Formats: sequence, structure tokens, C-alpha cells
Amino acid sequence: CEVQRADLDVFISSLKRVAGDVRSMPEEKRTDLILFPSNLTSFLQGYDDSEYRKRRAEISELAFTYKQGDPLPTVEYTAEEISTWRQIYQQLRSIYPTSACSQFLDSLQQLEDECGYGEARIPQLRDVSAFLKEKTGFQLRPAAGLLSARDFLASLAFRVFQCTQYIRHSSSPMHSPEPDCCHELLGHIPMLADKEFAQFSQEIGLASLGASDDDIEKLSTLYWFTVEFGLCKQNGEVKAYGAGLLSSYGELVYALSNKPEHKPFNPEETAVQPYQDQTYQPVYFVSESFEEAKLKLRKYSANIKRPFAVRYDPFTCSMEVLDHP
Ligand code: TIH
Ligand code: FE2
Repeated sequence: CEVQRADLDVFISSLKRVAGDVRSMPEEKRTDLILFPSNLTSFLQGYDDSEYRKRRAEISELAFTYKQGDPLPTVEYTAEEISTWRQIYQQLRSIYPTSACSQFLDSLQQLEDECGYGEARIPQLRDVSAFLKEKTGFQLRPAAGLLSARDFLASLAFRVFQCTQYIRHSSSPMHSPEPDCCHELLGHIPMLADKEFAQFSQEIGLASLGASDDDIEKLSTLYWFTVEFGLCKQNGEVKAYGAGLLSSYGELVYALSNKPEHKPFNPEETAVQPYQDQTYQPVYFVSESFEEAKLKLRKYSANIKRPFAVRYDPFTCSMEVLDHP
């Protein structure tokens, strides 16, 4: 059985292909394709705001030109952008203590104490990435928006999290149908600073390497209902740990109300549950704990057929690829 070494670039070649194709298009068309995927346009605020579109194109350019190893780009946010952030921060911060899981609350406190989190300014990916690297080894990479599930999941296998840097339109602070910096910074980062959750996230990524398109679809649905919209029990109460909930005041309140359906997390069933990417979810999955979710996911992943097996080497941040699983 031969062992080969592979880095993240080997697994995310399609990202470069998409970016390359898009860069050769006329400006108008390319902004449309990348920034405003057709299934979301009618739900997106800011689609008609030409200033906003220009700003989005400017920030996405930073991600297109980024290469592995470069320092993370910084963005000078405008007064209007900071005011949107402030509103979102204040609103969410007030309901976190009763809605968010304890791991999230602990990490957010640390981010406020050690990493400049607060309503006054939008944290820079560069500072946040250094913070995360110390806590759990996760590192950030800027993303323009459109990313295939395979590329996104492959990054997680390397403890790399791809982050957008633009902010949602000021007219929709309570919910955005697509990720933005509020979603990454408030939803994902605190969870990725927790050791056990970081491990859980990486394991979804590891399961994706070499998986068929069909299995990638199932894994990205699992990712959706856990990392993005997961709920868990803590001291007999249901709390949110999903980033899509923790960055949307509107959906966080809704998810914990008696309106949507709550089902127990079970990978086989969760992986094939149809999901909603334009508005709130009709159903959420509840785990007993992260430990339970991790063990169930591990069992599920062991049954995925793949042409090779992988082992992550945390010292070199690379993958050992073994030719016989
Ligand atoms: N709906 C989330 C928010 O308003 O912050 C953003 C997204 C999460 C997952 C997909 S889009
Ligand atoms: Fe997300």
C-alpha cells in the first residue's frame, strides 16, 4: 500500500477553474454569476443597488487574487457597513445567552476579550484566523461566494475554512439568504474555536475526500443540518449551534419556537432531507450532544465507498493518501 502526500490545492482545483472562467467574462455577466446565483436573486436585497453591487465586486476581487500562503486581505469597512454590523451584533448578542449552546457562548466571550469582537468594528479575517489557529488549528481563506460543495468540504478536511468578506445589504439585517461576513464571524468562528466542534467539522471534510458526487450531495446536506442549522440539547433545553441560526436573529428566534419541526439527528435520515436555501428551514435536527453527533457521523462516514483512504498529518497540514482503503 503506497502512501502519497497531498495538499489542499490538489483537492480544490475546481475552485480555480470556476474563478478562471468567471474572470474572462464581461464585468456585468461575471458579477451576476458569482455574486447573485440565479436561485437566490429574487430573495436578495441589494440586487438593484448599483453601489452595493460595485462594492461586492471589489471585495470578491480580493478573494479571486488570493493565493495559499498570502497574508489574508483586510477590508476597510465603510460607516454604513459598520452600522449594519452594529445593529446585527446588538440584536443577536441580546438573545445569545438564552438561545446559543454553551460552547458558542464561551468562545464568543474569548473573542470579545482577546480578538476585538464587539459592536464597534467588524473584525478582520487576518486577526480571527490567527486566533483560531491558536485555539483549534483552523485557518481562514477568503472566498468570493460561489463555491462547489466538494471544494468547500475538502477545505474542512485540512482545517481550512473558506470565508466571505462582504456584508449583507443594510436593508436586511435579520436574515440573509447567502453567507456574508456577519454569518462567518458570528455564526462559524465561535464554533470553530471549540476543540470538539472543530474536530466534528474536519471529520465531515475528511469523509468527503474521494467520495462520489452522490455522497458529496449527502454530506453537504448533513453539513447543512448540523454545522449550519444544527440544534442540540443542553441541560434539558434545546440550544442552537448552527452558524446559519447564530447569524440570523429572525431564524434563531423561529428555530427555537414551536413553529418548525424538530427531529432527532440521525445521519441516514438527515442526509436525504430536502433543504431550503432561500428562507427559514421547515425542519431542524436536534443532537443529544456534539459527542453523539460526532460518533454517529463517524459511523456513517465509515460506510462511504471511496477509491483511497486518507490520514491527516497535522504537523505538515497535508493529507497522506493511501491507495488501498
Ligand atoms: N441565513 C444566514 C444569515 O442570515 O446569516 C446566512 C446563511 C447561512 C447558510 C446559508 S446562508
Ligand atoms: Fe455557513
